[in-house]
Amino acid sequence: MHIHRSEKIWLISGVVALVVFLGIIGFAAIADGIVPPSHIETIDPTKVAQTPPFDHPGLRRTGPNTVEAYVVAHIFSFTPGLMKIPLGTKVTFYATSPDVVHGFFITGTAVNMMVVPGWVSSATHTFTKRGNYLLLCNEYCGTGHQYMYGTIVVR
Ligand SMILES: [Cu+2]
Repeated sequence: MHIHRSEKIWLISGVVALVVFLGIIGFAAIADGIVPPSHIETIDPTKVAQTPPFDHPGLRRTGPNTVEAYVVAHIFSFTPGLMKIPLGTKVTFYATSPDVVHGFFITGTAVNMMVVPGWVSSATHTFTKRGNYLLLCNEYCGTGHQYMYGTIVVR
């Protein structure tokens, strides 16, 4: 089988690019210790409703401009479904799931986590613009997935 010289060059550059990118990802993940911003803390998914602080999901003020938000993502809603946050507040979200994998995406922010049963995912965001932010599940979690949302009101 004859392969044209240009095709060989194109194939080789594709393989080289793939190897370089995988090498960079591997180096960052293993040697540099870079991990996604979640999956650090574990929780028994069958006991989420009894495990503090997820037994009482909601907002906890930790300082004059800091809040921790404990959110349970379950089929097919978030608890709490409505969070009211003062403008300029730095919020650290902690989310977990007692059932299946969910997403935790806040529109207009960089907060985008996977919520995996057995793990506590976390992300921090400072809300500097007033408005209603949509909290969406962006991992397909079942037949009611499209109804799974929450609202964050920043005033
Ligand atoms: Cu979902």
